[in-house]
Order: sequence, then structure tokens, then C-alpha cells
Amino acid sequence: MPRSQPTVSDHLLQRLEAWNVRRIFAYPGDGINGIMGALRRVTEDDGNERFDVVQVAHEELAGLMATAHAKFTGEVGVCLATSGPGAIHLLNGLYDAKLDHQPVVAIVGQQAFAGVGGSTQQETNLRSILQDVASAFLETLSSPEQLRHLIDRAFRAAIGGRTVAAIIVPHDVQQKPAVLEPPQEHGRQHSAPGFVPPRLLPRDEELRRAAAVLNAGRKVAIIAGAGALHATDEVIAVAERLGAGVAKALLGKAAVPDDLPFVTGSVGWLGTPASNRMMRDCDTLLLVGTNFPYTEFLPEEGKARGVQIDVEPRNLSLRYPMEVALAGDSAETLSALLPLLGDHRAESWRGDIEGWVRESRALTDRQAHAPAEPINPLRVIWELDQRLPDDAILTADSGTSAYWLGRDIRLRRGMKASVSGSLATMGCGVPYALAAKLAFPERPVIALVGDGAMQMSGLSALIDVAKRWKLARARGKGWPDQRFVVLVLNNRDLSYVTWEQRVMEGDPRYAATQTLPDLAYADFARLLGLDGVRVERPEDVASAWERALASDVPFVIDAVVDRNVPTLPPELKAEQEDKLAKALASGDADADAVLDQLQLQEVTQR
Ligand SMILES: Cc1ncc(C[n+]2csc(CCOP(=O)(O)OP(=O)(O)O)c2C)c(N)n1
Ligand SMILES: [Mg+2]
Repeated sequence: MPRSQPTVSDHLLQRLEAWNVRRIFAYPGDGINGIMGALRRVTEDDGNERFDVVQVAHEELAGLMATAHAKFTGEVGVCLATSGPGAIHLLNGLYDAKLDHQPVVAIVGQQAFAGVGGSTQQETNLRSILQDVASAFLETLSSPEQLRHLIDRAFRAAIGGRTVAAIIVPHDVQQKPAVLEPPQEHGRQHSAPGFVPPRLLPRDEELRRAAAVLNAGRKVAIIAGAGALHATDEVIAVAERLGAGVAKALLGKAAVPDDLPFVTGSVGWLGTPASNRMMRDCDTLLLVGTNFPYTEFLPEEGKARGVQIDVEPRNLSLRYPMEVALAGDSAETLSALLPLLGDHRAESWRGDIEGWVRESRALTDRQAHAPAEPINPLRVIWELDQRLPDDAILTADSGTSAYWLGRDIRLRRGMKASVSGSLATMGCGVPYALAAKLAFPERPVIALVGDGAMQMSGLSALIDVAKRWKLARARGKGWPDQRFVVLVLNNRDLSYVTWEQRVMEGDPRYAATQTLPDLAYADFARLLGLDGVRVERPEDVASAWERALASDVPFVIDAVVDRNVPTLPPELKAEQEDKLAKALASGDADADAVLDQLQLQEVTQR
């Protein structure tokens, strides 16, 4: 303890240490100055290197980084923000964690209890603000004696429920003398830290029923999601045995490597034609750890028999009516299923799938090399795919970058990738990448980000990247692997939504809401002491990647790309085709260029 009489804030940090918290994503304010003082004491006065305080440029970034930390490490993400505006800024990042089922603990300040209720400055009703996002656990620390059990329960609720927990700590309570051990009196709690989630396995009878359905299938299709990220070997083994193909939901992109011949890649709006074809023709659907929301891309009800594995009972039999819905951990359940499965490797289905995968890849190659004005965004992605470093961690923002990551980047074994999946918030790409780099400084990290997302908050997050990189340099040689690349798809457009407006609403591009100013993203990087290049010709794309991946400084590629290259689902429904035609005939200023691109990208021929 740093002082003879520790405060509640000192005790709080001690308890976080007991939960193995190492990194705190934070932004200060008077509502948490008591905690900041304790952090300073414990890190500087005591020389305790236990806490790495990541000061961000905006609290939303702290929430997103905490989420990404949880996603990439499996640990609890911890973020800290002040009362009122700080907590409000944090919210979007916390919702990202909640919707993607990540354990995150948020600690927020509040004005001193002594003044609360008096409309004091920065006083907001934090319980109301946080009660939805932190519905699993939300408490106000009112008495020093609560400290141990509130922290312990917040962590257990976050880990056990794979969700967000929040603790509000009023300013005056932060400075009170700690009560390290409450007296043994009626109503007191005597809590200890620590929790390991249990094994979760379905009953034997249910496993046998699932195996019977899978064994009866001749054309089994698997979709793996985020819940299968730790079950790579098990998914592969089951797919091999069943002669099945494996498609992936976006958050499950890294669950199974893309270089296996029976892996069809992503499925859905940003899915490959191979996945789409497999979904259409399969007779049995096996969902593993996914709550994939695009139900229109699943087989029609009744056309396939369904088996699902998910740890969360409320996710079972939701997107498709399942014949057998197994509540269980994906790795454990697949391992238990494997001995019950017959050998289907000789089926022709597997050959069909491999053919579709080859066709999809050939299509990507042609699409990437089609001309565009000035650069085809897929060409930029394709050139990265050709030289993706081993062990890379990729992030993408919400927008066309997520589409290209999902559809056209082939992950190899050991790589990681994530996005804001269910919330699909813009602005996740760069903070996710920085959280990945801080957790894995020995691995290359690459963020794919739209210009709109860059302008929304990516530029602020780049300030954090520069700060952390300089800090690593000041402390030694910098990151063991220096590679940190941000690709900005600079299309001067909120392009993903422009395309949605056309295809889903039948509306032409609305210039007033869709057009973005052209910024010099590489120059901005250099302004921060980083490096970058602006690419305006297709022939310069490959060398830009070579430079970026050889740079010993975080590097921004500002790629000037064509907003009219379509980011459409693998197959348009008749209604969508009609809407697109209507949009283009309704005064869309880009109509001619779009029509050209639809042809070049082979959309119209399909
Ligand atoms: C916070 C937030 N606001 C709005 C949206 C809706 N939205 C999804 S993608 C997108 C366009 C993103 O534009 P940009 O970052 O430039 O990427 P592009 O699609 O042009 O490559 C928008 C507005 C969102 N997902 N999140
Ligand atoms: Mg854009």
C-alpha cells in the first residue's frame, strides 16, 4: 500500500490487481481525480509497473479499446471515465462490448455524494444512463465496505455473462479511508476475487440426436462464428468427417483458416458466392457459436435440417428453426460429437464446395484487376492479401472496409481479425488496432478504415497510436514488431450507406449526406511524427504496401479509391435489382459510372 492509510481508490486498484488487470483505458476528469491520484501513486511513487494506463483522446475510444482488448486477449477489458460527459462518451464503446458479448468492466466517477441531487455541475443520472448497457451489474459504491464485493461481482458478472458491468464511484467516496476487511456484522459481505467459467456440455442424449441429424445429411454446411474462435481444430475435424463446407460469420472470420479448400469464406451481405451457393444447396445446416443476423442468407425454412451449438440458450433456434439446439461450448461440444459422426468424406458435396471456392477466388482476382477511377478499392485489398504477414491481426471499420475484410482477405492459421459486429459502429477500426498492438506488440497489426470513420474518430485514435508508439520508443526499442498500418479507403463518400440507399430503398445517392471532404490522411500521419503515403494510381498500390509493411513507424496508406465499385451481396434478389435500377434512374449523379462498374465487377451478368 502506498500510504499508511489507504483510500478507497487505493483499495480499488489493489482489487483490480487481484483480478489481474494490467491495462486500463482511461480519460481523466474531476469526477475520478481520487482514482487518478491513486493510480499516480501506485505507478510513479511506488514504481509499480503493474498498471499500464492508456490515456485516449476520447472516452469512446477507451470503451472500444476495452472491448477490443477483451476480444483479442480473452481477458476482461477495463475502462475508466469521469462523471457526466465522460460516462456518456464511453457508452458507445460499452454497447459494442455488450452486443458482441465481451467482458468489460467500466468504472465511472460521479460528483460527490455530498452535492448529488443539487444539479451540481456534471451531475447526470448515471444509473439511468448506464442501466441498459450494464444491466448485468450496475452499482454505486457508497460505502468503503462495499469495495471488495462490488469489484468482485462486477468481474464475475462480466466474465460469466460475457457482458458489461459498471461501477459508479462518487468523488467523495474515492477519498475515504479504505475498509480492507469489513467487520463481521449482520449484512456485511466477505467476498474474494477470482472466477473461471464452467465447462458447458449438452446431455449425451442430445448429442446423439444431433449426430443422427448430421449423419443423415449428404450436404452439410457449417457456419462458424465468434463462439468458434477457440474451436479451430474441432470445427475442422467435424467438417472433414462430414465432408462439409465451412462458411464464417464476420466475427468468426479467424475461426477457420481461409486456405483450406472446403472453407467458403464469409457468408451474408459481405459473403462470397461460394458461401451463398453452399447455403442454397445444403441439406443440413450446423451453426457453431454464431448469432449471424442475416437470416435471408440462410436456407429457406424447412429446406435444411438444422443443428446449432451455442453457449447462450437465448441464441438457440432463433435465426433458423433447429431440430437439435445444443447449449454448450463449441469446442467441448464438437469434441463430444466427433466420435458419434460417420465418415462422409467420399460424398460429391465436398467436391462441389471446393469447385465453388475456386470459382469465388477466380472472381475476386478478376474483380480486383478491373479498372476504376482512379483506383479499385478491391485492388488495394487484393495487394494486401498477397503479402499478409504471418500472425497479423486485422481490424476493419464499419463500411466497405468490413465488406472487403470479410469477403476478400484470406486469413491463415494464427491470424486474428475483428470488427464491431453487432453494433457495427463506425470508428472501431483504429482503436481496435491500437488495443491489439498494446496486447500483442510482437505481432503486425493492420487496420482497414473508411474515410468517414477516419473523420469521425479515427484521426483522434491515430493521435493515441502516435503517443503510444513514441512512449514505446522512449522506453526502449519500441514495439518488438514495428508494423502498424492503417489503410484509409479514401472514397470521399459514406459509400457503404450510399449503396444501401440504392439497393434497399431504391433511392439515388444523396450528395448532401454522403459526400465527404478529401483530407490528406498520410500528411496527418506525418504531422504526428508517423509516416504515410497517398496513392492515386493502381500501379503504386503494391509498392505502398511494401513500404508500409517495411516501415518501422506506424504507417498510413491514403488510398484514393472509387466509390462506385459496388459492395453488394453475392446475389441480388429481384426486388433489390429493381430498386437499384430505380435508384439509378432517379437522378443519381453517379449512375453512368455505377452502371459501368456493375458490368466490370460482373454484377449484371450474374
Ligand atoms: C456511429 C455510426 N454512424 C453511422 C453508421 C451508419 N454507417 C455504416 S457504414 C457508413 C459509411 C461509412 O463510411 P466510410 O467510413 O467513409 O466507409 P466507406 O463505406 O465509404 O468505405 C455509415 C454512415 C454507423 N454504422 N455507425
Ligand atoms: Mg468512405
